[in-house]
Amino acid sequence: MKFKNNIILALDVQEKKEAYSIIDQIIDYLDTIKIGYPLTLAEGPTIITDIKKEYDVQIICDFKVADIDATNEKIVRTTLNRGADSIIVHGFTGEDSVLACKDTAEELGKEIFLLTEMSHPGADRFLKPVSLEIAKMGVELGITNYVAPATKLDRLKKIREIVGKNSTIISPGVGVQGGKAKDTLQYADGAIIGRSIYNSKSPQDTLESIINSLK
Ligand code: BMQ
Repeated sequence: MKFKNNIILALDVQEKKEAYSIIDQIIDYLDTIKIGYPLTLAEGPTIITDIKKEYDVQIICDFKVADIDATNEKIVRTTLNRGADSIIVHGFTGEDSVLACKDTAEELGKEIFLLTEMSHPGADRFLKPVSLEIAKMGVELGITNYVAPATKLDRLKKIREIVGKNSTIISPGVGVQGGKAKDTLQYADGAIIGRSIYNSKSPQDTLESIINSLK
């Protein structure tokens, strides 16, 4: 998966009307939208199908799938059948859980992103000690898409070293959480940006200035 302007919009608004209004303002600049629980739980899972039908975009569903293999399989299948192109899954659950996601996505001709380390400070306690191992497990399992934090560039760099230059990394934490798009894109293929864009007075102007900052 490639991302126009190397930016992915995290669309964590909670109303369809607002979601569409934001997409309308940024659609000339971006081709990939991350939809998570905030919008899906507020509007129902048909929002995934609706956005996919209405706009020419790639949808990454951020459901951070983290269950046993049999349940993961159902979550991934249902999400991808709704129209998502890919789904984010946690890695800490281990090989069987992750493989269930990978196999299901492949069967449907779609993709998973494996979440390694997270961007918020609290992740340092439980996830940081195992996140490089999670990335290594991903490589062993043949996974080529990863999520790693824009707020911890040293960790992002290490994860890039583990997953190799041919893998795709998308990276949240740019903007409100403190990460910078240009720095992040030294190591990542896509910067995930939410609040800085959708809470801005002009999402289009803000996005334009982020894109200009990459030059
Ligand atoms: P924002 O730019 O901080 O508003 O949004 C970041 C987006 O990435 C949100 O949808 C978060 O749920 C998500 N996210 C994150 O911030 N850190 C992570 O480590 C994983 C993640 O998915």
